[in-house]
Amino acid sequence: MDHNQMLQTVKERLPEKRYIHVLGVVDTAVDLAKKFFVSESKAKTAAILHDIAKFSDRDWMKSIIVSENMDPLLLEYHAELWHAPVGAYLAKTEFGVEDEDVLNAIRYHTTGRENMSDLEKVVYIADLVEPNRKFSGVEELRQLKEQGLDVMMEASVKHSIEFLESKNQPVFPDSLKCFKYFVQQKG
Ligand code: DGI
Ligand code: FE
Ligand code: FE
Ligand code: FE
Repeated sequence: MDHNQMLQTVKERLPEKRYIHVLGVVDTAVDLAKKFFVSESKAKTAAILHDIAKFSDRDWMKSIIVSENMDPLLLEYHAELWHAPVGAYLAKTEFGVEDEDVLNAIRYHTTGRENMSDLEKVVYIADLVEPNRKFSGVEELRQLKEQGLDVMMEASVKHSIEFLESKNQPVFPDSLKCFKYFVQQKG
């Protein structure tokens, strides 16, 4: 399936507001990909499909997590986390995406993880800072673009963790490991 066909399908499946978010993520991901020498085409594919499972039925997602042997810990955390790995599953089974890096970028777009690829970072960051995001601090995150992909990624996952902590929401271990990985990398 080519990018335009994927976009059309996503448009039909998601509410308008979510589709507008997807278009913002596509633009931002392609822009970051250019700047940081990541495949624009892969960034675009992952961005188009990243939230494809956002409105999938929870019981169905639960059954996929079990039957596809995804991380069982997901089921002990907020169901909001499930659309990312289930989205990767749909990208593969329904949209024919084979590229593991693209699938991982979708799979980890909500939590991040240790040792992310540059493509994974691009999609994670684009999801957070695309133009329709309005939270306080988003402009500062956007401006970190000039300081490099890792600086931007570390600040992004830090922001997400602090946001969840401020709301007393449990943070999924992958996000904490992701942040620690950047801190340790700097020594
Ligand atoms: O799907 P989006 O809204 O574009 O963004 P997302 O996939 O990055 O995040 C979806 C939601 O998941 C967001 O409201 C915050 C929440 N979330 C992300 N990480 C965690 C989390 N919720 C909990 N409880 N724990 C997490 O680690
Ligand atoms: Fe998402
Ligand atoms: Fe996100
Ligand atoms: Fe998103």
